[in-house]
Amino acid sequence: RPYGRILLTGAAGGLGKVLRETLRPHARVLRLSDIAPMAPSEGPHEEVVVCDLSDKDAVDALMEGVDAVVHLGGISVERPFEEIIEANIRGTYHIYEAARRHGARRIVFASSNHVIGFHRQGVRLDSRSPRRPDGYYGLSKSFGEDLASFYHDRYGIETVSVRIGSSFPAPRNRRMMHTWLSYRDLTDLVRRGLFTPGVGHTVVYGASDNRDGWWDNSGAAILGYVPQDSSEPFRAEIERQPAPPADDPDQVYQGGAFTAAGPYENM
Ligand code: NAI
Ligand code: 15L
Repeated sequence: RPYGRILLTGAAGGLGKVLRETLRPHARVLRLSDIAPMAPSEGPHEEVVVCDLSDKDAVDALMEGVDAVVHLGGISVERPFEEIIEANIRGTYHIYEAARRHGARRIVFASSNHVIGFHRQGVRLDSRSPRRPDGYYGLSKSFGEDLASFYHDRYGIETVSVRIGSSFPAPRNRRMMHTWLSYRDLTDLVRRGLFTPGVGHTVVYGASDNRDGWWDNSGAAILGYVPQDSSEPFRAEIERQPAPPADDPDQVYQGGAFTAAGPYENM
């Protein structure tokens, strides 16, 4: 049964635009929000609200009448801490506080592989493996997962934290052959994250059925998630790219180039 109203944050972004279309059957009303401009509402099933996640009162108002949240909004790449703290750390806290105050019971949180990015490639991880954030961005996603855990234990709000690998129309390089998540599998995972009962706080990896994947996603069994796509059809095209040196961070660490960003002391 669809939700009455789902709030989708980050609706102007790459994944937000995809889920704006594919979540449509799952809520009578989709409230779409971003700090950036979005395409206007296409009818009574859509509400479009510009909102800065770092503004606590604005996020509180945004949550009025919301039953469930798909939280994609925030900075999606490595940036200086001062930027990350506003959008991702304060922003995600504001979402959880507003959910508590307004009675929203379920959140799907767009976490990231950069929570475990400093593990070396080829090391097999599951959702209980130690986190090794690869920057301030990864730290903010790690904080988001802990916030989800705390708000479940303290207030009973349930979250599925999806550690998304690389979700684009196609993998872009050799690393993404291991980390790719198709839009179809993303949509299926988010839908299961919204509707599966009794998830408490569950951490899963957001990856398609890629050959030589690094992540044991048995933690996703509770969701019944079985990826339908794989990066394999893109292999020939990707392997035509010149091979980077063996010590390139994109070849060494699961988080790839994010591990080599910064320092930002002169910002
Ligand atoms: P994106 O950068 O295209 O979208 C993020 C959206 O958040 C943007 O439209 C941006 O305007 C908005 N935003 C940034 N700061 C904001 C603020 N202060 N207040 C309100 N909105 C703000 O990123 P994408 O690829 O669509 O990713 C969506 C989510 O999934 C992000 O949280 C990202 O960290 C996460 N993710 C994405 C992956 C991918 O491969 N696409 C991989 C891992 C995680
Ligand atoms: C992420 O967390 C980013 O949001 C996305 O833009 C990609 O860089 C992805 O990780 C990745 O690791 O490929």
